[in-house]
Amino acid sequence: MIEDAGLQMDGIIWFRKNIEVPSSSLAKAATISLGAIDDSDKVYINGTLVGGTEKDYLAHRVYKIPSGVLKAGNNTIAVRVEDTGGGGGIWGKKEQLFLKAGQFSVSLAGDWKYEVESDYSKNAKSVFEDKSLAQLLVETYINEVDLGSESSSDGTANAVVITIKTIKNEMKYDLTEFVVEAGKAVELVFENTDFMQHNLVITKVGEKEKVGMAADKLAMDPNGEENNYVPEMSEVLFATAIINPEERVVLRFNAPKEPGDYPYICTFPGHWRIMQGVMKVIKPD
Ligand SMILES: [Cu+2]
Repeated sequence: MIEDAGLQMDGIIWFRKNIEVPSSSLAKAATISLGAIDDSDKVYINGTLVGGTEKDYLAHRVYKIPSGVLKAGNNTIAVRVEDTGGGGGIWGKKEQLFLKAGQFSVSLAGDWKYEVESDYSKNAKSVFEDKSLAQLLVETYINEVDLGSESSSDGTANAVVITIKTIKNEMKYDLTEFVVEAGKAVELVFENTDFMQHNLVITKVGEKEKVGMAADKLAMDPNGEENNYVPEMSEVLFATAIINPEERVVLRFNAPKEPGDYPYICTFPGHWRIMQGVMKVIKPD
């Protein structure tokens, strides 16, 4: 989901997605629905502008697609989102994200590629003396992350070290499964190599949805950000803070005593539906 891109800066971001349209639907009246977008958007299909809304973060976007724009087979949807303050992104509910042509309908929820518009980073460069956007983000934000002690203390000398990074532009972890023995000390190194903010939250077995839904609600909670979008509930076992691009955090814990599949998700509102993995806890030999 892309309900909120999580990019904590004001600027322009492009979202892209490819969809397949059957040739039988090409002659039919077609619309694209994207729900609410914060703040302004321009929607292109195969390079043709089909609609846009200026500075209205509540309006539900529904645009007619002129005939001749859709083609049989692969079609590219590109959404240019400009955010001029506060949070930004595509906020629609899953059901509000779709493209329809006659009887044919395809959901637009799920994976989108995204990138910051290059012009924006050029501006940023000129203002901030040739620093890369990544550097800029790092320097602009106060590093509140406790990296912890890098040296192993007694308790963690035998810890299993697991490193998980984020995949750039994909809202995903690079590792979606790892195995640890029950009760074993774990040192989970989480590195944010994407340019959006993310965290990593391990939940009890089977509680991914419950925690994810609670996290989504925190988007509207004035204390949500302060609490790193981690819901206060017993279903949450271990959690890192929300970390900025280029930051890294170490989460130390003992694996649960009970073997099972423990989900981990990013609880930045909207991310958990695609940003997830599983920690498999197995019995020691
Ligand atoms: Cu995330």
